[in-house]
Amino acid sequence: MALQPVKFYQTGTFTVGNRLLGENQRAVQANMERTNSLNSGHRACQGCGEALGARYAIDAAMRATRNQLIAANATGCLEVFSTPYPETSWQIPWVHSLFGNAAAVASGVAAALRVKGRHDVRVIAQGGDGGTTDIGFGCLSGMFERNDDVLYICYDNEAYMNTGVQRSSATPPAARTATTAAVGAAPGNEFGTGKNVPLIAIAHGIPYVATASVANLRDLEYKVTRAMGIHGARYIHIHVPCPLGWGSAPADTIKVARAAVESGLFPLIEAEHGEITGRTAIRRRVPVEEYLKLQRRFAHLFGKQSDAARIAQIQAIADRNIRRFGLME
Ligand SMILES: Cc1ncc(C[n+]2csc(CCOP(=O)(O)OP(=O)(O)O)c2C)c(N)n1
Ligand code: SF4
Repeated sequence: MALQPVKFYQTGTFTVGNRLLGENQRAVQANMERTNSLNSGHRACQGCGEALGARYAIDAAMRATRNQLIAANATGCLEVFSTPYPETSWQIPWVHSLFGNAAAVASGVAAALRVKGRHDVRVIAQGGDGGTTDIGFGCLSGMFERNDDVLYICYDNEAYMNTGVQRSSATPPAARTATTAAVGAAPGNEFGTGKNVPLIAIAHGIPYVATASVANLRDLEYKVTRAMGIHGARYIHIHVPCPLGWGSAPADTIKVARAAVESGLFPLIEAEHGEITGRTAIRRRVPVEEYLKLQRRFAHLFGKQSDAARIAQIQAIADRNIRRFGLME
């Protein structure tokens, strides 16, 4: 599927078919033949961005592989809400790895398929940011460095949500979590450090890296489809708001995700073999406050007196992303 930029918004509701678009421009979800890979009956919270992102990503991967797909899934919300024993919401071959080894399990599955000559069957690994950027990071880096034939998808909700909202190395500065309390002189998570796994993946020189967001599901489908058309190690990092952990309204999931993209805090980019090859320009730039104010995890920045200095530091991060990736060009 080539990316067809949609010029006008009034093309019919995305999920029911973009009916005013031509057949070849419509989304995977618009096709009645879609897999429904993550089916009804799962127990994600209302408005869960991770459930939405996974559904769109895996349906797109299934279409791209003509339904010849196996997924390894790290422990985390996505695994827990979709597979309470003895039930499952997955309509695909799916294996639960440990919290930290989804990339290694997927590499093993890919190696076994290669030995058996099953070149038609493709492999995905998926997990949350904790399973990816923290405990699973070594396995992931090994998968990249060996160029194993796996697409790894990280659903980044910026903390360990499954176990009660503890910080991860993807938690943003100033965010309140169960382990970064909003107290003291510098409330919330640390400023200045952190771990940008998309950039680290690019540094491995692997065939394909992309960031995506549930704010732009068409772009997400395109990137997954593109990744499945390539062999070797691939990585997609999807920003998925978590109403429970972020303290946002379930109905605002897309609004929150969009504000992250449009403020520059979550840049949408693509890279091939170590070079940045694509970026999605910001359509209507918004100040970071528009993103932060929608979430109670940042409420301490907007008390009786707003914390202008720390908001300015967050704005500086967004501005740097915009400069670095040319998001306003
Ligand atoms: C070795 C090990 N340590 C801790 C846990 C407990 N545990 C399970 S899921 C999880 C956090 C998952 O966070 P993340 O990967 O960010 O996914 P999310 O739930 O946020 O989607 C933790 C700490 C575990 N299963 N295994
Ligand atoms: S805690 Fe967050 S990531 Fe987990 S199911 Fe609820 S909304 Fe989704």
